[in-house]
Amino acid sequence: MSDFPAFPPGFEFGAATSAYQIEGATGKDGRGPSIWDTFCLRGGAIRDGSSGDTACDHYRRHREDVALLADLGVSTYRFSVAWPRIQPSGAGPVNPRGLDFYARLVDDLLAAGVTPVLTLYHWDLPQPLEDAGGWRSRDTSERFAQYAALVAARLGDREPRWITLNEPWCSAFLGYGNGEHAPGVSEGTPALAAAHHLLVGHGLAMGALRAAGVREAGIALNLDHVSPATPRADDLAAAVRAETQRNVMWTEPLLEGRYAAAESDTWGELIECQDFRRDGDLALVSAPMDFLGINYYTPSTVRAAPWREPDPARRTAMDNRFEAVPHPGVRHTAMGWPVVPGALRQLLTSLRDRYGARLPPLHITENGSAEHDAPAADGTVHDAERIAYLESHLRAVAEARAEGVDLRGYTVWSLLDNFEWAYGYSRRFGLVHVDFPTGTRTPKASYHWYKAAIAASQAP
Ligand code: IFM
Repeated sequence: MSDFPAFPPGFEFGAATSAYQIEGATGKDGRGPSIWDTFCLRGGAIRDGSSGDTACDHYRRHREDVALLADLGVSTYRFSVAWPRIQPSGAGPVNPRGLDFYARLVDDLLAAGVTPVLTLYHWDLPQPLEDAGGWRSRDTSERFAQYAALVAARLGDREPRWITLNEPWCSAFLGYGNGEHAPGVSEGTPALAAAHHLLVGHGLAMGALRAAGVREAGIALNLDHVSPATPRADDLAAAVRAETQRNVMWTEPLLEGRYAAAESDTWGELIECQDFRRDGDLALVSAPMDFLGINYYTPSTVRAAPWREPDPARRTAMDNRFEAVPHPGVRHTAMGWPVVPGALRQLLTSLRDRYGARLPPLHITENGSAEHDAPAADGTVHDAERIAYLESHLRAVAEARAEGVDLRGYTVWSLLDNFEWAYGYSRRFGLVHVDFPTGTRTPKASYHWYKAAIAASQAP
């Protein structure tokens, strides 16, 4: 660890999870159904036919997981609240047993010296709200702010950092664009309406959090570092469209209070009908944030392509006349994602260059790798690839900081192996191995490495 980059005192090292991926207990203590409970029942939706019904059994075993975090030495733990535990139908009064669980978790974390970072929405929309239109409907944005107010009324005094939405790109485009995620539909303009209503929901929730006295609030975006495959004009234009869909359609309204300039080129006829946008929305969406969370895993290189569906009436919001090209010569994780840590540094410096003083302090709210790791005969898990991934990305973070990026924390995805959405349990991201049939937790070599790295980088 002697050559590990030094981070200043106060730089936060953390680990993250989300509710549906780890909690299990989907029928317990009055929790209502979410879109993921429904989606998992659909034949073929989840590769291994599984669901989050049991997951890591964290709902029962959370004290064990808090002890793992304390031993790891992280200063922050990012988790999410399951909206269907708080409001089983997505509206109406609080379900006290659901909220009690998170109050206990927050208390246990604080007692263990770990700062909780609470995400309000990590994709588990109450199913009754989806039945009423889901994020296509503006009503869901308003319901989201009411839910935020309920959680903040109970936890606002002791929960220091709040994240409204996790990766709204996934909610809008995987949920409503290509159907890989719940609710599993492939739509055009309605998916763009969902994207807008997620942003409006974020803005309304920011207002609810401020009204409850929350001091530190922001959003977590999965931003991409996009490169054109060649310097040809058509590939350059394709890269702008990819950047618009992945990054700029989120960062521009949030940070500049305006819509992305390349919207029309990216979505063509789909964006012509804008009746889901109202006067005043941009002011709401661009309410100042205390930080911007960035989830980064891998970059994209793209080239120009024709519309996959020439008929705009049948086109989905994921059809934007670009296609990804492979990254030869670099290692790929078990997700098939190329490992390019330098792209993280470039993403961070390019955000700083683009937004200047409008960019709030940054936190890496997710970074990590899925690997094919399995316990050896002696029970240990030697995940050398994950260690190399984390180390190289932490170096990229240190380099970006050295170049002047105001980046204050780094969070590993994930504390535990868990339910990896459409991949079920077939992809493991954890620092801690979970034997799903028994729930047994075994810290991997990467856990011990991260523990030592935190200690080393913060040594006087
Ligand atoms: O597991 C997910 C997480 O829920 C959101 N960000 C990406 C992770 C890995 O795919």
